[in-house]
Amino acid sequence: MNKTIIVSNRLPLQISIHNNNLAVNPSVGGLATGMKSVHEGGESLWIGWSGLKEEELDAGLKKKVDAAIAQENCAAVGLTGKDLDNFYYGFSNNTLWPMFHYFMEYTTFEGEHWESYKEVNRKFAETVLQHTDDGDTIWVHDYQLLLLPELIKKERPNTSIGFFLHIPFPSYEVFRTLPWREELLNGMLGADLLGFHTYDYERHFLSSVRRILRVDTHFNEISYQGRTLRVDSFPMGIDYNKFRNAAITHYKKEEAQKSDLQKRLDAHLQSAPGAKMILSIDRLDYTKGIPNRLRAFEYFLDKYPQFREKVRFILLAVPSRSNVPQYQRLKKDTDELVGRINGKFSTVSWTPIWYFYRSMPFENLIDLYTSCEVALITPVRDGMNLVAKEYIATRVDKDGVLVLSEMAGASKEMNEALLINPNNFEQIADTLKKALEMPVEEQIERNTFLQQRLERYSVEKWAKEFMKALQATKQQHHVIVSK
Ligand code: ADQ
Repeated sequence: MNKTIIVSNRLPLQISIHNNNLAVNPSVGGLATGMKSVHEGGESLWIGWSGLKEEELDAGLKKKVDAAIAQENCAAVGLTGKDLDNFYYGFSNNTLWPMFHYFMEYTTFEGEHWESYKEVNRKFAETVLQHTDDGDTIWVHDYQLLLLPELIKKERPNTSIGFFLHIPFPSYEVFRTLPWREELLNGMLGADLLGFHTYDYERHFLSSVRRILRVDTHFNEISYQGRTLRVDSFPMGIDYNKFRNAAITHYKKEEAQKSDLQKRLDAHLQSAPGAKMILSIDRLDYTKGIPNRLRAFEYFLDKYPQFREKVRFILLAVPSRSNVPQYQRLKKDTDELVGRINGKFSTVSWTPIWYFYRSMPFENLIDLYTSCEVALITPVRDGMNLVAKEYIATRVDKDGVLVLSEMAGASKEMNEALLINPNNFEQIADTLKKALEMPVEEQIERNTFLQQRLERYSVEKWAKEFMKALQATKQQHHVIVSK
């Protein structure tokens, strides 16, 4: 029987070891949810790194971990601390991540990182090949594994390989600066189907293929080494019902069942009737535009003083890659900006920004989404941005206003949101005012459309559509071969 193999940098599992006892829990992220239909239906295997470094595992423990992982239909690729430094923090997060998000000033070109990236992609290929037979379908995810499709295709030409990029693909003018641009494109072209969040990323990729590899493309097809590949956009959705149902449950809670956070949010609203809350949630990453957002909020309070003491900005920043210098600098800048703005505007009864630097349990995420009248999401670049979609999904009464950066992939499908340029403080300030004053009827009208679309294009649908398109390329390939 043919198998489906999913490959991503990290396995969708949380593994912890205490006194030689092992706990393995499935993680609940968007990708894991979306892939459920693919991973749980029929015979399938998920391949990735377990989150434990090779040097943390002696032979006995490694055996135990592998067995526990196998129980979850997963297989681990072993990575060392050095691999993580050079492949993960190095090439993936210091070269590809900043470059693909147009942060050229943060992009480094280190030969040692590139060698490690190749080496780790080969390690992934070895594990995939051990588990793959002719006729299998393989779905590779994201920028850490751009070389993997070609490495698999060379050894197993009779497999169907799909690749999905979760971050933007940059314009040719940016991508061409990379010393290893040909190798990366050739790596990706090992796939039979290449998926991106938006049509623009797809267009940029095709342009790089034409201009760097001098390979012809015809609409969204590429004829390459005797194969026909398809390139398409598949905007990723969310688990709509999960967020909506959590919000419905949230509203049914008795006082005693509410979280401490919710009690504080309620107390705040009671103490300041008519006051509104603005929310932003992101990983603390320079692509998310957090300093810009804070400066724009400061400008808003300067320009429209009538909103002082009437709005509160809740800034939830989740720690991320905190051993990388740029992220440490961003943390410092964010801390300072919050301190400065709070120092400038606070009164005895009002602090304009509530700043949380931590990860929060799902329940608190729902508390925040449902309690805040406005979501202010202003990345300077973002492949998609799922937070924008989650906020809308939890608005059970269809009220609430989403202010969204046009630099987020999500903006392409969320036209009814108030779209802004994250570098234009004047526009953000005016849009915030508009959001805070928007009549409820208009909010409902806008969110009705947004919710309908989110419900229809859920993350399950996204995964199914991708798999359907991948199967179609396989059949098309069969017809060509048998002709
Ligand atoms: P991310 O950059 O991580 O993803 P995003 O799409 O916003 O960004 O997803 C973040 C996820 O983390 C959301 O599902 C959110 O609910 C969750 N989350 C945020 N804050 C949290 C907190 N405090 N506690 C717990 N969970 C929290 C990358 C790309 C994006 C792309 C996704 C999917 O950078 O552009 O949308 O992959 O392809």
